[in-house]
Amino acid sequence: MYTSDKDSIVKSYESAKKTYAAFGVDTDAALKAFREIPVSLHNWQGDDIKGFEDLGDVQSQNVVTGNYPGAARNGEELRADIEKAFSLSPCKHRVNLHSVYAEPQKPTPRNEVAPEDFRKWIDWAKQNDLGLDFNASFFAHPMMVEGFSLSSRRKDVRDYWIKAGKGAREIAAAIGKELGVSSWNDIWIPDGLKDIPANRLLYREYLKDSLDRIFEDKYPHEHLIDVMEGKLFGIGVESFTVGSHEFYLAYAAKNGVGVCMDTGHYHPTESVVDKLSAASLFVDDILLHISRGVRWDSDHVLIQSDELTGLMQELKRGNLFGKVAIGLDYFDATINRVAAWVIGLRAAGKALLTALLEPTSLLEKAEASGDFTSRLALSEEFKNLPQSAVWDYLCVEKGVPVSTEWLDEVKKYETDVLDLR
Ligand code: RNT
Ligand code: ZN
Repeated sequence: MYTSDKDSIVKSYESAKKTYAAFGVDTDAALKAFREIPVSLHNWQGDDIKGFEDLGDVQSQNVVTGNYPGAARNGEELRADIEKAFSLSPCKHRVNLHSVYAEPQKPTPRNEVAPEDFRKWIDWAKQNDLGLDFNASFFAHPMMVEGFSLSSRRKDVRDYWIKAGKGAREIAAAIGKELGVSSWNDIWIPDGLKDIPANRLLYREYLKDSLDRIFEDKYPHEHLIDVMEGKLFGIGVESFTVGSHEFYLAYAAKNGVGVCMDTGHYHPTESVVDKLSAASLFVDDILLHISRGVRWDSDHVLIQSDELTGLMQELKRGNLFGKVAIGLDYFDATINRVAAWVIGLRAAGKALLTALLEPTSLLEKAEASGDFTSRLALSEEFKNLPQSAVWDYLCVEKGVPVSTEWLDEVKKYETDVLDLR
């Protein structure tokens, strides 16, 4: 198996640095920027979004397939698995949590969990210098009546979930305050109908009213950033999704809230790459859920692709870092779950670094002068600049595996830890 040779990596980096300098790119500056841009890892890949509640057999509105052994069964295991994944990625990390991962002293209803029920996550985040993001889990619960939450026809159902939504914001704000870095709280609900509704407007009015109540409580932006995640359709709700993109974008622009764009949530010929510049002119906070849909919102593990690179380039070209936060969202239970995290983190990291190294000003210059031939020709050549030499150097500097050695470590972790579960 491959093992990296530090000296040759440093030499290759020095040579890559010269190549990039010839195109006007400062590789050291790109590396510095990389180290400061966080990627938020979704904790739910570690246990197939099961969480720690004991609700018996409830239907989930998230479709996770596979039964690879070794899923985390509690907070200790999940945190250990995430630490393992982080040790194999050179990114700056945050962690994205769901309310089903509360660890209360005694069993507590989903909509009554409080900041202290996340004490172990918060202390762990502090020790590991991680920011934390949050979500109320509007799924897999007896109060999801016929798959509806905030837009249910039943007032008691809406009230139950409004309380969960308010609680999640309180938790996220407390986390952001304690960690000293804002926590992004995302609202995604699966509410919708399999067949053609008789009254679309009614559900959307209910959702609007529920959101109005959830957002009544005010928190400082340096503690809490609110976003809402729309979706085109889901399995079982093919005809109608209450929380559509238009709904949330309009709500966001009017009420000063942010949106979350999940790359799996649009029609397959649409791309989030093109949506960021549009939305960012009217919405201050945008969270990305980077996912890989295969034919539908299948949440496959993130891999390197034109779409992923395009997303990161869009952030760089528009200088959208800070306004647009990077988060991952996928789940695959057919492969080693820690490996799934590492594959996605490294793919995101490589795409981010490639974007930061892009000689953007040359492309922009060609475009501004109407020389579209050069714009296309240059962008093709730039795909083959020595970004992997910079990546290798970054990994050496961060003390994480440069290449396939990371897989050996995951295999060892599987034998030593996961297989014993
Ligand atoms: C579902 C949304 C949502 C979830 C998580 C678990 O389609 O993408 O973000 O994946 O909340
Ligand atoms: Zn998502």
